[in-house]
Formats: sequence, C-alpha cells, structure tokens
Amino acid sequence: MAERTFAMVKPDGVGRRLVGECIRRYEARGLKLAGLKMQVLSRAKAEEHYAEHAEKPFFDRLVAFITSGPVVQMVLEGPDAVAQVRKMNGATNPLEAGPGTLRGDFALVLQNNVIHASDSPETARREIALYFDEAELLDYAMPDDAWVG
Ligand code: 3AN
Repeated sequence: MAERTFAMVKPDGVGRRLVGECIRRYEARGLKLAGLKMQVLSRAKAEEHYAEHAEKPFFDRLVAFITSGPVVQMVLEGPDAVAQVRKMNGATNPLEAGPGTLRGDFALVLQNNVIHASDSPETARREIALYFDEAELLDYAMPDDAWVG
C-alpha cells in the first residue's frame, strides 16, 4: 500500500473557508483521500496531539488556538505522502514558506498557519491512530492509481 500521512486544517483555515483549497491541492497533486472528518478538539485531545511541545512556552496558546473552532482531519495516501504534503504545506514559519505552498500563499504568522501535517512516517502512524479508527480508513481503487502510484 502507498504511504499514508495525516493532515489537519486548523481553525484559521476552516474559518477562512480554505478547507476546499487544501483538499483541492492535495487531490490535484495525485494524493488520495483515505479518511476525512471534522470536529472541535477537546483540550485533552489537543494536549495529546501536541505532547512533544508540552514544555514549550507557546504550548498553552497553541492548545487554546487549536481548540478554538472546528478542525478538519484527513488521511492522504500516495507515494512519499508524508514528505509531499509537508512540502506542499511549506515551512512552519510562514515567513520562510515559499510561494506556491499553502502557508506561503495563505498564512502570515507562526501560530495561524492554516494546516498541520505529520513530519515523519512514525508521526503519521501516531497521528492517524489518534484521530481515526481502522474502519474509518478506506482502501479503494481509483482509475488513475496505475499512473499516480
Ligand atoms: P509543524 O506544524 O510545521 O510540524 P511544529 O510541530 O514545530 O510545526 O509546531 C506545531 C505548531 O506549533 C505549529 N504549526 C505552529 O502553529 C505552532 N508553533 C510552533 N512554534 C511556535 C512558536 N514559537 N510560537 C507560537 N506557535 C508556534
């Protein structure tokens, strides 16, 4: 099976009606949706998601922000999906995110940077399991699988 990664449109992205734009770009690139959902994260879930940042000075702000409105979670599948999606999202700091990336095109400041995605295949496995049951991930064929991979 092709590699899977996890991406999440943050509350600023949902609030600015950028959900479709994010998904459109991933699909146009050739990635396939394996799972999709929308929810408001509980504080506990957000703290678990960002556990690696628990000691950082911006942790409380980060949790407050990510729980401030609906977020959209997706699992994307395709060759090198983890690295491809990270590249398409752009650098964490929008100042360093190149034009043509989601953050380079739609974000100005560090916290409100529209989209999250897993930074390694191990993180992807952890984050997918955090948000999706196995039965919610669909394995299906698409007509262009043969040339996309
Ligand atoms: P990424 O989302 O690109 O993997 P991480 O994991 O380093 O970046 O950071 C998680 C999130 O925390 C970022 N998307 C950003 O919203 C926020 N963040 C990172 N560094 C800072 C900071 N210095 N101040 C405020 N928020 C930050």
